[in-house]
Amino acid sequence: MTDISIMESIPIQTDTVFARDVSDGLNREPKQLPTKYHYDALGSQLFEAICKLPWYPITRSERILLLKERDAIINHASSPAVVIEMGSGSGEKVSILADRLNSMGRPTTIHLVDISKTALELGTHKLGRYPAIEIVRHEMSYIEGLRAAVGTLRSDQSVTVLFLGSNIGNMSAETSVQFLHDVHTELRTGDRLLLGTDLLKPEPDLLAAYDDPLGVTAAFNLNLLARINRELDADFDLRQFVHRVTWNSQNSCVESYVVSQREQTVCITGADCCVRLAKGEAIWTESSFKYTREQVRSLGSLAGFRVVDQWVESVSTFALTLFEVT
Ligand code: AVJ
Repeated sequence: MTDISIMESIPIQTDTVFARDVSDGLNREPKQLPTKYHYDALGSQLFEAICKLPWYPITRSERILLLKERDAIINHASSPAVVIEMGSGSGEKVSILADRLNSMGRPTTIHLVDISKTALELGTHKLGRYPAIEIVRHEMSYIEGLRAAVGTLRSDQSVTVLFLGSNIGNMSAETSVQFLHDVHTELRTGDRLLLGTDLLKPEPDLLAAYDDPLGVTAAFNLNLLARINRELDADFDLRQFVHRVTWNSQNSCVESYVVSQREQTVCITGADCCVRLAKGEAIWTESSFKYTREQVRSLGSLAGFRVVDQWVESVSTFALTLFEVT
């Protein structure tokens, strides 16, 4: 009686979008590459490794909070319970809630939204051990996937949306309020959003989290260039680039770059372009924003949500904030 039903919705996402994004980013000054392209098959696995590093506490802190507060998080859910996770990654986080819903015998549908096929496979595998839970996968961007998931609901079903792992941390303040507003627009009164956010902490801790001594984060970041080589027939010489991070105290974010170690020209055949890099020139790849608890609550409020509750892991400082549509 193991009926794991897996449905899928797959959008039209082609290599040409990737090629255009890469060429647009590299032809800007300062040069940049979109953060989301870190997560190909290898990048997703490298990110899973990062989550296990002692210098990267986000995943463990969030897990502690989810285990402690899961009843408060799911008690409100309708029957059948519907959970939508945007950026589900390995499925590790949602499975903490799934485990509880399953042991309570609550019929549950879980929608996994991720742009990474590998992530959806990992997530489906992780949730596969709960026979009563229906899994629906959406290989899509966050809002696109959310819309597809919400479109399957009956009018009397409320939903709990998860946006965890400090994934929102890759967005600037303005972008994140706009994003949360877009989430709010897709939802109905009584629907909830659980937001996981990393909090401000001492600068040395932040730098170690994004530039670990084992070099796993460096590999994760440089893999973006390796991916462009693989998929867009480019000739980045990975040995001529290094991973670099800086703390931007003004914007309260860790910024990650790949830095050219010498003057060089790189050609991206699949994107029809060549770019010249100066010695020491940095290509921006990611910003990871850090918040105070109050900032997190106000992001949600500005987007139209009411704050239901907020839980904090105060050793490595991480927050889970539960919002509701009123
Ligand atoms: C998945 C966006 C939360 O910014 O902490 C980890 C990604 N980058 N190490 C983060 C990441 C480098 C991560 N998020």
